[in-house]
Parts: sequence; structure tokens; C-alpha cells
Amino acid sequence: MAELSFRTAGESHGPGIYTLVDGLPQGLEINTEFIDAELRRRQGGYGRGGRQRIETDRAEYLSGVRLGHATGSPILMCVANKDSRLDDLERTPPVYRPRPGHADLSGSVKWLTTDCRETLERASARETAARVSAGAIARCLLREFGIEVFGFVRGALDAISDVAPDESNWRELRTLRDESDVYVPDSRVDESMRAAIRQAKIDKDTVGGLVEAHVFGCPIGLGSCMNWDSKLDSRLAAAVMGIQAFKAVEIGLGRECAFRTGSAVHDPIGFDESLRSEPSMGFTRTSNNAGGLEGGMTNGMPVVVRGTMKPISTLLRGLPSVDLNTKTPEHSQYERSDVSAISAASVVMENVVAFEIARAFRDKFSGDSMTEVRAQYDTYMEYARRLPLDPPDRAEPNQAEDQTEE
Ligand code: EPS
Repeated sequence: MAELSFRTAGESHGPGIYTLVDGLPQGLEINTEFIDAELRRRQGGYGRGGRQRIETDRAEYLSGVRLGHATGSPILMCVANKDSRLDDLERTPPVYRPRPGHADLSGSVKWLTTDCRETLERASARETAARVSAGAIARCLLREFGIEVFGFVRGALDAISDVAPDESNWRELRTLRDESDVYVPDSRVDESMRAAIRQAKIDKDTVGGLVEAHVFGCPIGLGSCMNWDSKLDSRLAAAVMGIQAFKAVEIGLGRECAFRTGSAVHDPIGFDESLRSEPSMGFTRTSNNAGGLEGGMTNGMPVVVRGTMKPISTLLRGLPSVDLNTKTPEHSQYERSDVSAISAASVVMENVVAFEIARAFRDKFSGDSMTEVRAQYDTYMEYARRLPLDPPDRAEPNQAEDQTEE
């Protein structure tokens, strides 16, 4: 059984953006409408550039899907680019004046050229369509087991929302988010966020922001404390930092932990028999500062990941740079871009987080077919809810000795 994984290929102005997903179980129903809706959401948001008016992103399935379900073979997905013109030098000319903040300078030196074009074509955030495809298809699996992911924009500059999603309100917040063209589920902040983006547009400037993903319904025990690279928080951090333009990632309380003592950080543990059938198996917490992860494993509370996106590095007014051929001072070259792509970034983060949750889910429940995955999940849940499995484990050491003697 292959580990759940994905790779992407494609350039911003090449024929398409491709995603190769391996490791989804045979028999998984592929909800193509859901996947296309996520791709459309990625295209949206106030402050996006002209490209999104050209494209209508939807996924085509070139392998691994038959009659609406996964066959178990690798799945190749394609989002076609309407604005395909990579070999047209007039419409897609060389770029010699690198944009501070973009991959332009490092990439062109790395690949020993003064033309930033090939670097920027691959570094472009258009590639995030592939990551959304991967995350959204993986969510078809998670949803079969009641695991849902909610991503949103918390804000930017001085427009920051204090909404607190939890099990009881996240669906309502999702409706609010879907009514907001900046994807902020808070009507008090929504308008100031729009105003900030509008002002940046007037100033020929750009805006980044804070985005969050909350995962509900994970059973206790996804991830592992056994090795640094199997810790779920380590994987989530890598996935989020791998998104174009992300500069920070936090889990739960995140950097705020540095400013508190232990008693004000760690989430007290309780038990409520009436919740034993929940994914938390009855364990309760009065807070979720850990963001649902302890020791690199899910603890039954919602997984909470926050990401910081820097402002888009293509500024209409340009920034100080040099011409890579002459080394003389010049303003950076303008390429069509967004004033803010923070709304899109929230969709991308929601989906890369989902993919890592699904990967940890598959590590634990690894069957080849949905029938086997379901059986493994049910068996684990049954045992975990029945703990202690072996009553003598609970005995005090001297009682255990007595039993041995008998
Ligand atoms: C993007 C497509 C790109 C950019 C943007 C995001 O299309 P084009 O370059 O044709 O306008 O709008 O890319 C960047 C922000 C970047 O830095 O490269 C998309 O589909 O998300």
C-alpha cells in the first residue's frame, strides 16, 4: 500500500497545472463537484488580478478514477490553462528586473540565467490550483469519516477578527465566510479588510494577512511522537510553509506560548461518559491552546493551524531592483498580479492542511480498499473507546505481583 502523497507539475502560462495523487483507497467516491467548487473558491476574493477573469478552473481526471470512484491506481488531475502562451515571446517576454520578495533573483542565479521567466512561471501561485486539487480529493476520504476542515481569513493590517470557531458554530461561520468576498466570517471586520485592499490598490501596493484552518472530527491518535518527521504538527508546518508567500505558521496558541507560564498554556483533561462515542472518545478539555495536537498526535480537540502570508511581491509601482544584465538600478518589472490573494491563500491552506490530515489518516488506516479502511477505522475506534483493554493493567504494582503469584 502506497503512502498517501502528491506531486505537482505545470507552469503559470503552460498548457495546464497537474497533480499526481497516490495512495487513495479503491472504492472511494470522488466528489468532482466539491473539488471544482474548491477550485472556484481559490479563484475568488476581492483584490485578485485579471487572470481569474480568464480562467475557469476545473479538474479533469486522466487516470485512477473510474465510474466516479478511485480505482486504487495513481490519480492524475489536470486544470487546463486558458491563458497558455509559454512559447510566445511577444506575450510572455523575458524578465530581467527581479521583483524583491519573489523567486526571481534567487532562481535566475541558481539556474545560471539572467531571465527570471522560467523561475517565475513555476514559482507563480497559479500552481496552488494543483494543491487545492490534491487537498480537495483527499477530503473526499476525510468526509467519509466525519472529518471536516474549515479555512478562513482572520484579517490583515489592523483589520483582524476575533471569531472563535468551534464544533458548534463553524458551519454558521462558513456561511458567513461564503457571503464575504474577502472570506472573513465576521461582518465587523469584513468591510475594513476590503477598505485596506482598496487603499492598497490606489497606492499601487499589496496586502497579505492571516489565514486559519480548523479541522473537526479527527480521532485521537493521528500522527506520531516516534520520529520528528512523522509528527503531524511538523508535517502541517512544512505543508503550510510550502505555500507561495507564506512566512509563518503556528499551531494553536503558537508564538503566544512564549508569553505565558505552563498553567496558562496546557489544556486541562476531563472525561464525560456521554461523549465516549465522539472522535474524542469522551475526553474533554476546557481550552484548546494546543491546537488539537500533543506530542505530534491529534488529541481529540479541533486541529488549529494559522498561517501568515506576506503581501504579494508584484507591486504596480515597482520596488528598487537592478537589471540582471547591466546591474544598473531599475524598478522591478511589473507582471499582471493581485493586490491581495489572501482569500485564495485561505482556500489553499485549508486544502494543504486537509491533505496532511488525510496522509496521517492513511498512515493509521492503510487498507487498499474503502472496505478495509472502514474496518480498520471501526476496529481502532472500538478498542480505543473500550480502554482499558486489559483490566489488570490498572492494578497497583503490588496487586499485580499478587496476581502473578496466584
Ligand atoms: C495566479 C495566477 C497568476 C497571478 C498570481 C496568482 O497569473 P498571471 O501571472 O497570469 O496573472 O495572477 O500569481 C502570483 C501571485 C505570483 O506571484 O506569481 C493564480 O491563479 O492564483
